[in-house]
Amino acid sequence: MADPYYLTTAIHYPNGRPHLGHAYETIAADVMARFQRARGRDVRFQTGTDEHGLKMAQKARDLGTTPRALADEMSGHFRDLFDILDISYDRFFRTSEDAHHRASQTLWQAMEANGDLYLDRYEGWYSVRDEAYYDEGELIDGEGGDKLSPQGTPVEWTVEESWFFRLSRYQEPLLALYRDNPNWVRPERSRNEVVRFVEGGLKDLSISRTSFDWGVKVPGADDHVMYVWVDALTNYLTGVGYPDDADLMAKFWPADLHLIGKDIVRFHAVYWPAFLMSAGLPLPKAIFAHGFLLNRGQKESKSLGNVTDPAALADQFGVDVLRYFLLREFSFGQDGTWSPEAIVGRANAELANSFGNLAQRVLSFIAKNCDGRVEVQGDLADADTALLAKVRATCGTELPAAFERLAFAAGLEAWMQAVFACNAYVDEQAPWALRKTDPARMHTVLATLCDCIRQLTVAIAPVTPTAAGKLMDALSVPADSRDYNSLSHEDVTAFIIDKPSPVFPRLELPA
Ligand code: ME8
Repeated sequence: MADPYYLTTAIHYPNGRPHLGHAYETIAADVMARFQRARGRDVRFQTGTDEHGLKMAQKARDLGTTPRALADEMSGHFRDLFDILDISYDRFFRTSEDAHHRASQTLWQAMEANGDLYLDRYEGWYSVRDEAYYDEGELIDGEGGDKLSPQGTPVEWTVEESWFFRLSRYQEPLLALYRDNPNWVRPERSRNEVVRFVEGGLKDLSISRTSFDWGVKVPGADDHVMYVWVDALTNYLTGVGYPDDADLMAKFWPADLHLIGKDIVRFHAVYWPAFLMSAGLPLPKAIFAHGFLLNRGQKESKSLGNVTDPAALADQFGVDVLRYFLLREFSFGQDGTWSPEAIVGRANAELANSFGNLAQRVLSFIAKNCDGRVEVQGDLADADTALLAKVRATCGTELPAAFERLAFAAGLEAWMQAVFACNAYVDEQAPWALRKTDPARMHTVLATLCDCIRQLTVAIAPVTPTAAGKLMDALSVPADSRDYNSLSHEDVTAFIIDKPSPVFPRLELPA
């Protein structure tokens, strides 16, 4: 039986259309999901929309619609975008589903049964944009003298009756969790942030609201809805059958990875494990917080007029190119700044001129001059075995090890070095010249190159699935030999080339 692997993205607020940050996170998760599938894991990949809370309720009111209608419309845009971006999720989750309400209430009751909930009055600061409570000491002064959250969003003074969760009880267990599992929250920056926050002392957390009703009802207290983060985090459990489907839960919980952005680490690495400990449930195995994308160095915002529609970018440059660029250009975990020039530059230098050109030169030559068939003839020369060893080490060891650590850019850098080595080999061996002088050697050189291209294609397939699929078709690689297990097929010594066509055309910058 394949080893299960459960991975999630954050669920996105459908209070507007998806932006490039949403696309970035979901593409990275999709690459991880495809990579783990290709490694033979039984993957469950969940993404979706986070539909409750004051932010949604206020946005709907501003637009003169209902939160449900807003959620239905915007959630559809997220789903459409993920289809365009080739996101291979197994479950698109919506928190407004009935089963999710029941699951959130079950989790609530488990925390209550553990003596962790009590009714009191909340008086303090709240940011609707972040859907977060803040202490006075965390606030910063805005330009107009207003107080702002540490994320720079407006805060409002809130007073209402509220249920509280005894978060203060979990300070020591949480610190022990971080201490005993140094890689539980990554990268280091996020881990440090969380440890500092918990060491600073934990106050009990307000976990219900009474001033609006768009949310999950608190069991036994119908005038309260749950604080949106309580039900939002529960999506990770509902999606694998909590509380009814014990088999699915047993298979996929605890999750292997929650992939999130750096702004929501506190919710995932402090509140979430505390809720789970309270409810007696196992904790997710790892949390990774990626950085933020900046448009030419600036945060995208409607007022600056620089909001990018990811579907338009995919349309302009190609889905595979966009996916490759986002993972190759930025060190995952760090912030990154992008521009159309950077996408075109990266795509042309690496995908079109290096890898695409290598594949197209070799495959079209074989199609035209060798009746579409090459095979190793005679012994391999040292140059052949050296190249095969390098490509195998890259595709079979270096890139997978980097992807396992979510170091996508490092994995792709290694892959690019292997592509360069193949291009240098083509120049040195000059197979075109061997056609007249030594056809047997020409066959061996071309078959060696085909095997290298095959392996490079298997390795890049999670990132550029469409182009990889076309290349494997052109190389006549059987459908069941396109995963990491087939990388080391020692017996691939002959290739049949079927209608190769360029998979990475050169891009032009739009005028
Ligand atoms: O936070 N660059 O939803 P969300 C990179 N519903 N990532 C970005 C980004 C940017 N410019 N802007 C946002 C929420 N993100 C909650 C999550 S999970 C139980 C609930 C990331 O729509 C952000 O960090 O505001 C988050 O991981 C995801 O997009 C959804 O953000």
